[in-house]
Amino acid sequence: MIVTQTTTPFTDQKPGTSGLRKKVRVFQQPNYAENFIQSVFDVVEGKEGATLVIGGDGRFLNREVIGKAIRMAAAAGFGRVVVGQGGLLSTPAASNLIRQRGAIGGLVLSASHNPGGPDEDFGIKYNIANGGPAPEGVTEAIFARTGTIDRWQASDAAVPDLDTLGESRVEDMVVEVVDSVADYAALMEQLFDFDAIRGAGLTMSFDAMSAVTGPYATEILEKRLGFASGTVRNGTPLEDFGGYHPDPNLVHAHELYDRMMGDDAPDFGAASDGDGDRNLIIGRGRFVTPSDSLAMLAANAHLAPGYASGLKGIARSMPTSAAADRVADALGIPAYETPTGWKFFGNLLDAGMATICGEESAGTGSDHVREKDGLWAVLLWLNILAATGKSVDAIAREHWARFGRNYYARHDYEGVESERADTLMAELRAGLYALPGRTVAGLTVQAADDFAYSDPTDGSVSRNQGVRILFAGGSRVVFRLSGTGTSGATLRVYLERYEPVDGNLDRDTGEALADIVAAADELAGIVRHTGRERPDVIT
Ligand code: G16
Repeated sequence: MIVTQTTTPFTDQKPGTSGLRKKVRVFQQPNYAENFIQSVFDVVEGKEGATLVIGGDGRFLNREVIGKAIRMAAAAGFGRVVVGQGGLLSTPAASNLIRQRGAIGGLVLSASHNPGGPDEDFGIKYNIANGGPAPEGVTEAIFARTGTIDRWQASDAAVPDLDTLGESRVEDMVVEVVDSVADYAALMEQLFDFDAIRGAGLTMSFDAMSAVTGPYATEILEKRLGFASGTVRNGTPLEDFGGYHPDPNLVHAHELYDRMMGDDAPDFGAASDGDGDRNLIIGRGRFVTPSDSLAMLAANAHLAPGYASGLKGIARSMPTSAAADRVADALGIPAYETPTGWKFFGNLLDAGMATICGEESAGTGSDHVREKDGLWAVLLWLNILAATGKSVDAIAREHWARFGRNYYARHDYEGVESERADTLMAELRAGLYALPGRTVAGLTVQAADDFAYSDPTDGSVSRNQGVRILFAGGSRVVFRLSGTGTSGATLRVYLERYEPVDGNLDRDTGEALADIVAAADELAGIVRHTGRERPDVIT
């Protein structure tokens, strides 16, 4: 039976950079998750009889909210729900399933790299029929609906067993529990030369960070590619990620980093995040920044069967370093600069304008799905190592010798009082017009603006996407507030210095960026506004 429940709006259900992310306690309020899910269903047109994919990263609340979503989907008139076994689907696997099944869309339950557990974070994101995150027009419609909602509907039937593969029904709707890994692994076998990787005799260490990638990495790396058992560490998904942040960066994956810098390091090291869409790449003795990884993957992608015919274009988010632009230039293909948020790549990929996309926030992917894809990046790197017989360090050095090097770092100031962070950004924006020509910490400002993006496929415009200050010589600093945090504001400061091929390509990154760090503080008054002497996280 379909039951109607009256409700009243919550005012804080505006999706951020990547869906609605809040503390678990917020999601546990009566009607909170239901209001948001109903708002999504209310704006989805053509759902009658359509297929919906549902899955999440296995964090605390995952099963509970999947149960709610299934019963509500039955009430909303969907014909079929496809759900990953145990409620698990990595974000790229969910994107793939939406596309393969011709689904109208999907609910991806994740707060990505944010910690999990009763006192930590949860999230719900809606993806559209192309498999990618809903674009701003859709998220705005969902948000508008959350402001007027007065009822939600659900079947009162029991939720089917999510651990057993097969079909069952809730009301008239079919619930199909599928193997979470199979279709995704098959797609990877099409894109990459598994025989060459298997035959290359490489050694590796993969940290799944007790998150959703564990089963995918174990199946693909250990079972199909023959890497030694134990290659995948922390491979069992846990509701609280073992109490750690499932964030593949040098702070939270420092064990992997230490191993890769040690004397007995394997050839290749990698990690992924809570929902499997981010990646960290470290070769023996060589950390590769996400921006460099994008550029190096793009430059060598033709070595993998799925990209042998070349790339159509390369897209990067604005704060990502310009290293990839130089590759696009050399390949004679277009380079696109979008706002932060994978959703902005969807149109470019759908239009066949870009093949590879990437972000400084450890996200890389291609037109094989419409999400960033952690294991995809790992497999493309492995394919390149196998095809060239070179080490990660050699590939990086040769890349810089050909294109020059974009020294790069991001400084995060977390949990800043929102008002203070807003004041910092407002002051910065107000002073932009006066900056060109000024010298700050020995650097001359060439241009300064607040990034606005005009989507070349549909003409939609997104403003206020981050303040960027360009210095003479190709260095720059970018300031923006994170759209994925759940407490206070996170100020992100992105620092970049371009060193041409005849410059010093072997400097320490911190030293290479020191004057830009000083300029950033002088320009934005970071210490003055935040009271912080140094960032909480440097990636
Ligand atoms: C999401 C988005 C990414 C974005 C990242 C950080 O990733 O999909 O496009 O770069 O957040 O965003 P922000 O700087 O606003 O915190 P994920 O992995 O969290 O879904």
